[in-house]
Amino acid sequence: MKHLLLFSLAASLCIFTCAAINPPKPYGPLPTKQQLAWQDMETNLFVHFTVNTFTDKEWGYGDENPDVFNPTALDCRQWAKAAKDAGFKGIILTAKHHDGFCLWPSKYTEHSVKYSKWRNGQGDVLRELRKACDEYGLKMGVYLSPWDRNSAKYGTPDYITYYRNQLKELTTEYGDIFEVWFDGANGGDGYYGGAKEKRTIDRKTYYDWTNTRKVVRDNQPDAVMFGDGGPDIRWVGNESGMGSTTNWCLLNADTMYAGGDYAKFLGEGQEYGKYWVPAEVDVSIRKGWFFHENEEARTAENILNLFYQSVGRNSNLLLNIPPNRQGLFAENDIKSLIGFKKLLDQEFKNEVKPLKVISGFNRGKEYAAQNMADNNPNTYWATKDNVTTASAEFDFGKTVELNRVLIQEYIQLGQRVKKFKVDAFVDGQWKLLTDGTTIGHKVIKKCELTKTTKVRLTIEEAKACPVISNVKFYLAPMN
Ligand code: FUL
Repeated sequence: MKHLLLFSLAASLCIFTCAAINPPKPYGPLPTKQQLAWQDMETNLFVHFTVNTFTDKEWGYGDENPDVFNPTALDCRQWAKAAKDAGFKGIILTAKHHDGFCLWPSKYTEHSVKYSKWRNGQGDVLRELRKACDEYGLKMGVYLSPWDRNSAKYGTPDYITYYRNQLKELTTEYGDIFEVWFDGANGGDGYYGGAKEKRTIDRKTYYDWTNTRKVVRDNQPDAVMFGDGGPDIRWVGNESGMGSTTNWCLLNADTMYAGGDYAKFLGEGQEYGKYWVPAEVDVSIRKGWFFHENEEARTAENILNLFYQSVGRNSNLLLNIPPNRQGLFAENDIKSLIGFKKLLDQEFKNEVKPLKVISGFNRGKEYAAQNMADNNPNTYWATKDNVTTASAEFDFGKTVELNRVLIQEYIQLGQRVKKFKVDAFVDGQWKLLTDGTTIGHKVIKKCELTKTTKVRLTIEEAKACPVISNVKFYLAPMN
């Protein structure tokens, strides 16, 4: 009896309160937990390393003698340390580039480290990177070029078996893989086991991607796959480090194929795309993807700019650092990386915190505007279901100076915001600080150095009630 009473009391309490605290329903396509984890990583390193490093090329023809690959002092720990010190979360290595040379001793080819003089054929770059990533607490990813200019089988159905076998090796023998990178460059002239000819494939059908991707899904369910049009992560459509200011994480990925001409969609995503496919900005610290002695590394300031153009625009940054012929990151590259980290820390060192955040548009007290300033990524400000235009005021309680605004949507419930603006209260009136279109995982806006007592965020247009998890203001150094 006592239990029954307690139960009905609890049930009626729930009916009473649940009505008030219903969270907004998810809207549109949603990220998987793997995609969410990936979006949280924000910055990763790319490592392009193979025979090209030694032949001074960008694309090897596929006829390189395996002995060409001979790093004199390979040290993946040096790469991992640099990545860690610079705040990057993972490293993706070109296990096989278009030339077909494998950096691991694949059972399925003689075109690999196993057949080179390097460490008497006993070396395995993947294995070393695995160890180094584990030591430094980094995640590891692999790039396996679908195009293979060495393989005699390329262009025939046999090659697909070969490719899947290699994918299986990489996804079963090297521990947890967080990202598998499928490059879009496909088919053309090459060595092809001595045929030395041009081979073209049907980009839409040749790789039978549904079944090829299955190898990764089966063996590494937590990995995300990158490809021009997804399936999990999309290319941003350029290699110059430029994320798009309007950037939906949505894409009609099923209608796209690697190497197709979709630059605009890849950059901006598609507002009504059917799938969640966030963008990755891949860019090299040097002109080429592979190491060439005469190319200069970007400066720390330049990399900071890449950060704003990628992470600041709802994308991840994948920054390539090519090891040299010793098998090491060059000193200048490391200097720029570490310099970048210092600048980044400076940028976000001086947070200007509001005393209180208020809004007349709260969905209920669980979804109050104050949630945007509580440093908890799991709480958010939300409005009632039919309210898609709303504002909130961040009151600093005194005059502050700021020049950066960071905003995050709670993307677990979908990407919603189409247009927003941020005003500052200056000399008795609201003055526009910055504005934009989409938000997504994160946008960071630079704005004029402004003295103000309060700032107002206005969601001007949204596809459904806005759900904002985080808003921060900073005073970054003025250079
Ligand atoms: C391109 C490739 O052709 C380049 O060599 C490089 O690997 C880059 C990341 O992707 O499509």
